[in-house]
Amino acid sequence: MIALSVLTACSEQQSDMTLSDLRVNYMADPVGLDEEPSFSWKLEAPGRQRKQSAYRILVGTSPEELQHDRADVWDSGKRDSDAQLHIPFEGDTLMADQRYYWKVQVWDETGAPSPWSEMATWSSGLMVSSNWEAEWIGPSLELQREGMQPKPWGNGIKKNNTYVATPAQNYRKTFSLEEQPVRAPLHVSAHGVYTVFINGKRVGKDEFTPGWTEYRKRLYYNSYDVADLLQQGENTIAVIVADGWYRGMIANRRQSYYGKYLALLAQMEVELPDGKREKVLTDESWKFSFGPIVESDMQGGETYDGRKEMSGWDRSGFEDASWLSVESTDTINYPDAGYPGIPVRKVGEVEPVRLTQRAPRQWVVDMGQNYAGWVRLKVSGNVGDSITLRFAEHLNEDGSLHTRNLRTVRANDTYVVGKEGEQKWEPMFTYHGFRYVEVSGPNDLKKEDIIGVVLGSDLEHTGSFSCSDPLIEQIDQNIGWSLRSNYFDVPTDCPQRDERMGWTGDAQLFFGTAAYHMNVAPFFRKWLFDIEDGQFREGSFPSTAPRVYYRVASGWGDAGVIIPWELYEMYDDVSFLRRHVPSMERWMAYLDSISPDGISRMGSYGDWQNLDDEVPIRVFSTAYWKQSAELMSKIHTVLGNAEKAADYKNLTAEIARAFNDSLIALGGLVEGETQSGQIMALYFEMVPEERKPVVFGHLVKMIEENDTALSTGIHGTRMALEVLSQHGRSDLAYALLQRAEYPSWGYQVEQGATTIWERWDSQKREVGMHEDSTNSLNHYAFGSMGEWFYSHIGGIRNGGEGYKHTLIAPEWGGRLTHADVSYTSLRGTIRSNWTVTDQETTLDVTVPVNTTAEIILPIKESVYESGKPITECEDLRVLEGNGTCKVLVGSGSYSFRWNGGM
Ligand code: RAM
Repeated sequence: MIALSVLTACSEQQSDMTLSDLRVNYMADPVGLDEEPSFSWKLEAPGRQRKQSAYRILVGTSPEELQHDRADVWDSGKRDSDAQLHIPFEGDTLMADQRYYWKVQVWDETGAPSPWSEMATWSSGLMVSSNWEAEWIGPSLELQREGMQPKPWGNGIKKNNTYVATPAQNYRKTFSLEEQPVRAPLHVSAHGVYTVFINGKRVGKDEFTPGWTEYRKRLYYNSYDVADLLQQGENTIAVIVADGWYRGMIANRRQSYYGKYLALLAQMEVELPDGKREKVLTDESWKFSFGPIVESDMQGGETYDGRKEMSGWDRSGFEDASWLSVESTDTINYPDAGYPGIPVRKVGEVEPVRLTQRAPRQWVVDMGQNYAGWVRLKVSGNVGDSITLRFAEHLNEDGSLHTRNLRTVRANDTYVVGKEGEQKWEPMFTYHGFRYVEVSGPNDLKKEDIIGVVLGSDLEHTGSFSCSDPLIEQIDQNIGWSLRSNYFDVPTDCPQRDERMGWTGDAQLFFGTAAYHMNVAPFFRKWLFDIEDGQFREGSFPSTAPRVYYRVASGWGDAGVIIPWELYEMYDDVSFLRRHVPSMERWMAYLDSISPDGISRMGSYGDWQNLDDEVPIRVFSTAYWKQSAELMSKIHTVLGNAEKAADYKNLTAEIARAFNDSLIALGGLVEGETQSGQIMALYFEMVPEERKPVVFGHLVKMIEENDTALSTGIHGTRMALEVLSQHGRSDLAYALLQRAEYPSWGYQVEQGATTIWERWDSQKREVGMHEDSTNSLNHYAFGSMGEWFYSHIGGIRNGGEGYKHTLIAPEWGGRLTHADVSYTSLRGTIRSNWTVTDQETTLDVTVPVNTTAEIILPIKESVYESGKPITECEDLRVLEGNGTCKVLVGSGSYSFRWNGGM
């Protein structure tokens, strides 16, 4: 068998196709995987129309053996297939806590084999709870209570005057190893959030682990291979645990929403070179102490008392005789699974742009950018001096911090100087949404003393956008920053005030935009469980996930159907549908039960934040119900349930009929006569073909009569540009986008916005910040139209099977002379780069290997590709449309040019 394959390899011509970006469940070399693995890769090859015709995957436990193509776990064999995404593992049962190595080879369109890919890995997690041997530990409950200090909340707001400052908890354990280990998987979880150190070095880069879930139902653990941090002889593992979401302030629910006491669980299995294994487990032999983090709350801030530092506490040789013992408990369940996504990490840094001294030893620092995270400080002072940081998104006219829109959040970090000389400090378990920092207390402060640390879920960037209009570019940037600030383990509405909740409505609206910017699959894989965990007994999906808010709503709950579907389309991954379809069924059954006649009775917040142009709730809810019913029909078609698909198709038709009969007047005005009513009716395809022109006509008229501005809330706004383009009025979409007067995105930019605002009128030239405290300056919902930049300006759209087929149909307009847009799908980067001059238009397109594209050009005569008339190009198929032409291409780069420009 082996001899034969060597023979074939020699006789076959090798392909110049190469493989890259090997992923297991969307992640590069994941550690602690409890789910069945599935494999994906990207392909690269010069030239055009390159395709994969077969693949072979090898999985083994020994890298040396795998190097020689020997796989002791799974050999898929050569499979004639062009599939490159989510190939399921089909070997025998996988072992817990094991590292696996894998590689893949493909055959190209001529049947020539590629070289093997680089080797990639994944490590399985503990898989079943019976594999946990460690015990949950914590200081005694009396001691935990002792640490809690009632404190005034400090933002002058009475509502939360019961705030209790809670210190972080430090744990340590010393153990010895006969030899330097070859492998050491460590699994950790906590009630609270934690950070681990081994021999004084930080383990991993994750923040706020194990993330936010409905802890009463689901808790994750995280895994790391820490072999490199261990050594022969004495070793110390040290952990700090703080409140996080578990015990800290969350949303407007105050403290201790999930529980009053923190706890830690850790299990490490060390493998020595001779194959011997040793375990290090949390148990009553661990030691505990409170430390310098005397107060830590995710919303409120962190207080670090440098005088309480315990130098060397996280290393061996530290004198811990005065430390206390811990208690173990069996009242807490073991974690349910390894964390299924990508955690929050430090994802960037920003440098301050301006420093203003406001009083002796007090400065206000402008970071130049609104973001979520904290600042790292370099300071010196006298021992015992307090250096206080306060955070805000905006400055009042007198230069002081504007804190009204933080509502009850204190947003205040304090560092108490513990040593003479220059000190560096940053917090660990809190975060703020801000642009301005007020620093009080140091002797002196220079720009170099402050660095902004940006935090967010560390997802891969997939989009890039530039064009000749700096205003549109800035809006795209602002959207990107609001995305980064709010994809924070869950999709939060805002990062600064006392909400920071996973509002389902905002999340479903913004999904399409976010998915152009970043690979959001691992993020939502985790969050879909949060939605499901929050489902109410009667079937409603929650408005926030994890569920901390009890009102249910159309357009919010529908996220439980819309997001899995959009994930499926974007990434061609049916597992999202399979996994969550039972919960979708419950939601649909509930909607059905309360709406007997095709008109939804579901309540809602409606078209939130509209400008006095409120679409009636029954219009709003019926439109969303129809959308969910239609998606359910598609979902069941994909899942092969023909009967259910047909039932939902009938329901869809019934709702659309009822909507048309009862909610659209004969003249085409949707009940309530609002912009969003017209928009939603069209976007959700409620309107029969023959009625569309009048319904659309009203929309155009409404916009024009409103001084070519929108008055829509977050729902209508997400759909507006798309609807205008679909009906041939991308000129009007451009006009809305390029508008600089109030209300518009451009107006926000004019007012200095660096993120997307919660309201059209968050800040106005004449009156400043809106008087309502519900006024976040970093709220992505109104940026949900950002996908239009990619899908219409660049024109890059999914043509099916997760960009196996791409449609490239740029919409020239808005006086743009240039746009360069790309999206990196799971299969590779698609690029649409166009330039228009007085004389000619050029369009350069890149299409990934193993995919095809359909390119729509606005002209059919005298079009050239790489200098040749397109009709003479062998690599293209040209189909003529009505005044346009459709060019079908395979992979590669293409350069089109035609006469006639602006
Ligand atoms: C606001 C949130 C969110 C919105 C809900 C209805 O307070 O910030 O954006 O979805 O309420």
